[in-house]
Amino acid sequence: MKIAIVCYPTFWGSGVVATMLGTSLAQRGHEVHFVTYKQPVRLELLTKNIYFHEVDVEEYPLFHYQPYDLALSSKLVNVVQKHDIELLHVHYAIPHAYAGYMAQQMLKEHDITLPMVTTLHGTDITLVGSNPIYKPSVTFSINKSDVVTSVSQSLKDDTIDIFDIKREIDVVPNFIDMSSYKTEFTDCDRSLMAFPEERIITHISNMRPVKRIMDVVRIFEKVSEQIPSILIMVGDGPERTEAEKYTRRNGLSHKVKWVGNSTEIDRILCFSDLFLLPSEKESFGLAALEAMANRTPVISSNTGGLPEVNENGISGFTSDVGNIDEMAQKAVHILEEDDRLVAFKKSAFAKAEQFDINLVIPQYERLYENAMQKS
Ligand code: GMT
Repeated sequence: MKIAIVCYPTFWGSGVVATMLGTSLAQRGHEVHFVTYKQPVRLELLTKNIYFHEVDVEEYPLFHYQPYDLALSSKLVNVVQKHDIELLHVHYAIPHAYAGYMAQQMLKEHDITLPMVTTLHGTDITLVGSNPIYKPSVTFSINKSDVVTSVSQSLKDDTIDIFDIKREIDVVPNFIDMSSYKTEFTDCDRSLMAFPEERIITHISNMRPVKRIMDVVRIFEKVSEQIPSILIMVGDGPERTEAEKYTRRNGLSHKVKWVGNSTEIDRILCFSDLFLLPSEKESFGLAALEAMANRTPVISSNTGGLPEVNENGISGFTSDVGNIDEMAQKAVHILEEDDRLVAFKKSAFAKAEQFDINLVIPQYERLYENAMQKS
């Protein structure tokens, strides 16, 4: 199949999922064309069957906001015509599903019809899409998609609650290539970060308010009062400054390492003993899954799709949003005894195997085939 994938080229979430999906489809013999404004962070361009088309947006002084959705839909029309694309798969409804629908309509003028699959990732529904400013356009784009998927059952339920949805939503969970994690990393050197007696706790996110970065730091503060430990904070975002200030004021600076955005997530997670994700909202929690694949148990909130990924008492623990005392207590429970930690590491890894890429990609392929038959 010749597939065009539209996504955000980010370090996080939907951009990473779209990149892993495209790469895997290319390995399975499909021709995959990424269409976005920058090369996706994790995309290796020198790969068979992978192509990248950059969407240019011309700066023009008349425009207060540059019309990215117009540029994207025009680019899609060109790419589809030039490369005989058979299917569009857009990740994140805003504005990708909207631009994809417009491209479909323009292509009809040239007697080209092709189906569009829209994957909902979370913030496009729960945080941004539900805002009245965007809601009618998001509802329209979802209803006009030929196939709609969501990354968790919880996100499907939210979408149905929030929008007036007139079509079926298929749940296709996020995934991970477990073959990369079957053997332990040989360069997994924890001495780079911590003393031998210390436990390593990690958090990874884009540090937006929804991630509750202050909860991460406070949970760590409580744990470190009982267990010698350090905290590695990976990522960057608006909440970082306040949290860094808190660690300085409270004598935690030497125990908290801020490493910024990183392309070495697996190298950090492989020596981590615990992952913290106390988010306010999370449709899935891909970072938690990446931690589990690296044999790192997870302490998370029980919001959204997180309980579908982090099984309470098995791969870690889930608590109510904001219950930092309970999260700290559960963290200590996992970390205080070596044998218990090893058991949690094993069961976190076993839980991650349920999301192996080989179980999930065929689900997308089946949906693609059905969509093409119908169109
Ligand atoms: O929240 C993020 O880290 C980024 C965000 C995005 O929109 O890309 O992630 C969303 O999609 C991810 C991939 O499907 C999910 O794992 C995240 O849970 C989801 N974020 C939220 O729902 C807040």
